[in-house]
Amino acid sequence: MNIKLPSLCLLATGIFLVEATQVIASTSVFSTNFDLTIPTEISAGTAFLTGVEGYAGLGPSDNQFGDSFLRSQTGNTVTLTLSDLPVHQTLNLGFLFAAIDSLDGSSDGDPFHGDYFTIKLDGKQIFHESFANAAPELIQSYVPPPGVELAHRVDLGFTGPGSYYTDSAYNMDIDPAFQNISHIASTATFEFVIGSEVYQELADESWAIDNLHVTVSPIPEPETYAMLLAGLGLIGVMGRFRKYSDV
Ligand SMILES: [Ca+2]
Ligand SMILES: [Ca+2]
Ligand SMILES: [Ca+2]
Repeated sequence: MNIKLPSLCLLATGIFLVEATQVIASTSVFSTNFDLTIPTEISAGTAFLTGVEGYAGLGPSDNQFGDSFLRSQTGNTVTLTLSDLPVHQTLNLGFLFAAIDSLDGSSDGDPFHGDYFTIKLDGKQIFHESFANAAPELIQSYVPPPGVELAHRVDLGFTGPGSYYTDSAYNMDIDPAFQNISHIASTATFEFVIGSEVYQELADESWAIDNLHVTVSPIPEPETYAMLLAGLGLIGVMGRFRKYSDV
């Protein structure tokens, strides 16, 4: 058998690159589209599955509101608990968010206002922003990064299209607030709630999430980067070797 040195180098390079890529790749640890059931990992409180109404089809082609989502009244906490996570150093959370009907935005002294969407990871707050669909003078603290906003203050159904009952939609998958969150524990608990001083009934204001998913990723060790660079360097050397050997 006549195996040339360049072939062996190429094989070694391939192994290096495959191993390095596997170390960097993220792993899906939870995903649901809420179309059939509420997964056992979720404690929903009074939240329930219901049709997405006018939200259907909003979002990029691979991540759209569809069929049903998990809808909650304000004041109710939805909890996602994950366990037996693989070894990781960062975590990514993704979901579509529906701000439904007359959410009242930031606190301004009116007890019905102060509708802040708060998300905690293992008890620590990772997101806290108000959302406003009702009167235009109300203040929404959340400023969506480019591409996140799918609809703003339009009629997407539920209580009604009246001036106080407009709706908004956001693709939180691409908000950097939810990407590369430092996390190493083998369990993770997410809490989602919209709170205010006085909670209003479901027919007045509510929220929903669809396509909820979590991935975890290791941070590449320095030796992984070295492995990648070594592999890429070998490819360069191989290219030159072939060039000269072809002459
Ligand atoms: Ca769905
Ligand atoms: Ca509405
Ligand atoms: Ca309110």
